Amino acid sequence: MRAGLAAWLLSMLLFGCGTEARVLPMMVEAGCDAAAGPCGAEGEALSIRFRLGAPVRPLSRFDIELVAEGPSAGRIAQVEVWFEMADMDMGLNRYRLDARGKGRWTGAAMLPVCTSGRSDWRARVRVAEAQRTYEAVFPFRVKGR
Ligand SMILES: [Cu+2]
Repeated sequence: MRAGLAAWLLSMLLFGCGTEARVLPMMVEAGCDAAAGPCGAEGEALSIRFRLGAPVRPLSRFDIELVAEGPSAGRIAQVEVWFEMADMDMGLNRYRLDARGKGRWTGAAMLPVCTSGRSDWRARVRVAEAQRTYEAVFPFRVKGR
């Protein structure tokens, strides 16, 4: 009984509460800027290429493109992208991408101006299939302010 409770607590810690699918972090290639060219990321059964713009400027619409490969690529149910800054609340900038077939997903977004004049953003990409959700965080820089 006690062992069962411990196992339950451990699973809550590892996979989160309730029915939310577990999130698997992906390894993003070093030194990439998703607004300067495609950035790759590798996960358990999925690899993706992610690209923004170009160009990416505040208050100006830009394209988002993700191309998925690997065993999970054909089972993707939803792709969402959050745009955020490290250590700064930039509001909720969340976008859902549309399936274009053959593992390709696209969308468009617009970012606010940073009141601190920073240009270093990051895109938190969540790729969800039935059993699991992959997450990759891609750094990028906007042009101008
Ligand atoms: Cu900011």
